[in-house]
Amino acid sequence: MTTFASPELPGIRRSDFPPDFRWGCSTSSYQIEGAIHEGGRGESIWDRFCRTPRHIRDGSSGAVACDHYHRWPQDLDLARDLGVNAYRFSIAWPRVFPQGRGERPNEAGLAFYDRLVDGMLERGLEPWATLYHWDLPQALQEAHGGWASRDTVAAFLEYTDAVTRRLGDRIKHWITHNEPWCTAFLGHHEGNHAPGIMNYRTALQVCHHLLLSHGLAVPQIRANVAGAQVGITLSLHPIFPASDSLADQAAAMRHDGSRNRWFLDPLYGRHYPADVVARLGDLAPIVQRGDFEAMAAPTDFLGVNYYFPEVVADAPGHGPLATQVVEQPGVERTAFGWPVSPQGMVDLLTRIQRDWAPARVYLTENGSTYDDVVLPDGRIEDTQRRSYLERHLAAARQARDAGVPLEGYFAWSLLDNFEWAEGYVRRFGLTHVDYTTQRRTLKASGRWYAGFLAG
Ligand code: IFM
Repeated sequence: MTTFASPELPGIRRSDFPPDFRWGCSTSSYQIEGAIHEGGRGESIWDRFCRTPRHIRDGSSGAVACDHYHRWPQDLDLARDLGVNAYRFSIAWPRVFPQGRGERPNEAGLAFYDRLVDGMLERGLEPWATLYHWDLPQALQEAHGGWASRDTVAAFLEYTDAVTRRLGDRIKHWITHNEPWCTAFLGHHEGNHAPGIMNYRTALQVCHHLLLSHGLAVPQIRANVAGAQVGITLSLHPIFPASDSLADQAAAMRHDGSRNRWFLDPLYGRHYPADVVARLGDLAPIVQRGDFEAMAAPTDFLGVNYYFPEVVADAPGHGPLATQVVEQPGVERTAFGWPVSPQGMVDLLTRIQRDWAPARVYLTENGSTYDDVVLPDGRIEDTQRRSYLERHLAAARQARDAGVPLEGYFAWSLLDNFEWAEGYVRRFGLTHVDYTTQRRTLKASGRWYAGFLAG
């Protein structure tokens, strides 16, 4: 059982971290770019998913989003003015290969990212590019079932090759995938993310192809990019049993197996966890000879997206793993209902270090959604997000003090944006976006982060 107690570390300062620590903010293509029909961009699975009634809570889509495709200079100015030294963004595969693959990449799509990356460098922002943040070309979904097929692994490598050849002279930090758990399980088991499939076996096979494509892309990126730093970003959670009972403890172990170990074990050379494989029986993915060796390609860093811990109970009959995440009463939560636990971040990072020992760790996302208050003078008060940020930075320092090689923190997100199935209802930004006027207003949390970074 856990109380989710927070570390008591008031007065966190930038100088508590080393001078070369990466301070950043994160975004992703489909969530901010809009302009889905411009520059020769093809359709993505999210364009299609959003068109189905009831898939998105407010009936919206990323068709316009933050109109970042046109307003990127202003957005990069915002990042620069925050005082961050790194900017994490993702590249939209359908802008580069509108049909998923092809003889030649789409010049207009690559030219957009040329301008964007040059804009970052001009502003002193180190570009951190994610190759896949969920916007698969719809054509690949239709041709052979998207990530459920090994053909998509081959297509991903062609896409990676084209992008890294073009941008690798300026981008040195490459993240292959963002949160493969979400792509696999939200998209192919729960069905509440694109492409909206509900099949556990498919989700596991998708997951296998994602990890395989990551491993095969690592040497390819290194071959194309002098001085490349390559990693993957996982959404990871500290997991606690709902009670001291042996059944709940075993359930927490199984849940940890599917949420955390299923990814970290093969990435760090240990194959899939045997206890979960045994439990899955014939649901387990088809693995070909050489796949595990490829998946374990050595990386330069692990990207961790940390949002919340999970408390798990034994739940016979509840899915193949017979586990259920249970709500703990009285726990502080964001507007999404996610528990707030800076201590969970310390627990998670120290556990990752103990069990897998990545060379370097970057928190590539951490953030919160609250119902922000717009004051009559237009200022945005978001006291809770500011407190969340401050306490998680304190937790980051505590993890470093405990020996975790944590070398960067990227706040999610620079801008309010399209929050997937939640549409525009949930706001995670340090900057408020008025979706009617596209006006950007730095929130109190953003002003606090800027002050913190200014030292
Ligand atoms: O908005 C998402 C992001 O795309 C991936 N990580 C979690 C964020 C908040 O839900």
